[in-house]
Amino acid sequence: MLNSEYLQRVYTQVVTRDPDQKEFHQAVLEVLESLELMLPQHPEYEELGIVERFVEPERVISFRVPWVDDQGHVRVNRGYRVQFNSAIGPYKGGLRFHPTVNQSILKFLGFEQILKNSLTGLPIGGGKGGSDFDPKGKSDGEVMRFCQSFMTELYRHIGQFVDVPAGDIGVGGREIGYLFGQYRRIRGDHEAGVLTGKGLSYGGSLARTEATGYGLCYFTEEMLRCMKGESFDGKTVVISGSGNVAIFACEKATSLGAKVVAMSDSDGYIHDPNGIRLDVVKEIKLSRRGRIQEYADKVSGSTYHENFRDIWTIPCDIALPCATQNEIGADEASALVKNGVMAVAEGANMPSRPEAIQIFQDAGVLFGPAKAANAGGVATSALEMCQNSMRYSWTFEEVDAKLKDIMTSIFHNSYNAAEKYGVPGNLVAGANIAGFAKVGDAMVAHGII
Ligand code: NDP
Ligand code: 2IT
Repeated sequence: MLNSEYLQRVYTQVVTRDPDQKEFHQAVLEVLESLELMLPQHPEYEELGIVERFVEPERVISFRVPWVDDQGHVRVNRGYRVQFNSAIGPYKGGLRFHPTVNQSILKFLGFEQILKNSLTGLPIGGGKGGSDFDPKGKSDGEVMRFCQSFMTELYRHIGQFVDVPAGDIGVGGREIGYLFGQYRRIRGDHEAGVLTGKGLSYGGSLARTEATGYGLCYFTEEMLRCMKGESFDGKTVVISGSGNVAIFACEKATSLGAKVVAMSDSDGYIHDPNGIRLDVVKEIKLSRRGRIQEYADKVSGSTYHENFRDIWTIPCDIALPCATQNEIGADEASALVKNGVMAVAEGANMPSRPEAIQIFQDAGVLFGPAKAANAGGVATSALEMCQNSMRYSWTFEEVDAKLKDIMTSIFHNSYNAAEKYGVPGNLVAGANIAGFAKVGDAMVAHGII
């Protein structure tokens, strides 16, 4: 229950309009709880209906995606693009291909993306899209035909100044390549800035592949330094997932002196007390799209366990959830706290349920929320757009240095906002407030649209 009658009314309407969209309700409620702290200083939010406009996507597009599998059978998936908020820049956000994709998930992701993108300090609005297509077990040809069909509908809704998709779960370099190829073919021009996460040969940015995981570690390092006088050096780390974000979080945490002892996929997790051999994980996951279980067969001293959620029972100093939403509930959070976790920073979007966040905060565990901690991916996407506009490429070191600066600023902006609004150390509230301030201002400036 929110204390503000205005915000409670907005929340009730969100739930009443779409009663089944549980993930979206969860994301909205957390943000409204933070905005409550800002309302006394911002009467215009209620006067101008800013918050009720903010929780309603500008546009939700849903479309049919027919394609033909390798056996010659016709398959039909559903594609979406949620164009949530363009007050501070073109819609920007990834595409997720996963069988669980539905409007609730894409609306929560698009909603989070608005604030995340604002926190980067770069001029990008919020959006998200995807499909219930499952790339797992599909041939390259099937993935290509699916991507071509998906883009044949999506192309009319996107553009470098309109909406700029990128990757997310199930969408990496291969898929972006096929999507870009089809866009270029339909449009008949080479509009590099229409997608990010592109290959280096056709307009991609150095360090975009690494950016979310590296950025997560830069954020976490700064949080540890400022709030506890600590660092990654010598710490034991558990990372869930073994995809793009998890792999490069593991790489950076290790280079900062930590020992990563566990990673997972949706089947189970591996525990390697000697420290994860990332070359082995990359070979399994990036080169062959294999299963994490194979790691235990290749590296002696490591073990494989079913049920990926049990990864949080492994004792660690720092936990980096990098798989998917709601992977940490009350039980997992309690297990982490009992084992003495010092910091949790979210690489995935909304991996911690609200009750888990409460448990961390009550126990004094440092908590870096997703929209701040994982913003390095989209920030580097915006740097990719910038390079595309300039028709120029920065070196890896140049992009990486900008990424580090951005993550450090995001930490401090969130930290300072929490202090300013009377909840020192609460980076959940701080990130929501710091992210919203700019979007709210722009919405006020643009009038009732
Ligand atoms: P990938 O597809 O590269 O990897 C996803 C990983 O998470 C895989 O190990 C996958 O296991 C696991 N996973 C996915 N869904 C589930 C599920 N329902 N239950 C258990 N495990 C699951 O995706 P990314 O690494 O790109 O994305 C991971 C998270 O990070 C997502 O929450 C995404 O939204 C977020 N994120 C991504 C950014 C990016 O730039 N890519 C930027 C910011 C956030 P399996 O292979 O078995 O499916
Ligand atoms: O959740 C995210 O921030 C992403 N999947 C990255 C989006 C992007 O546009 O780079």
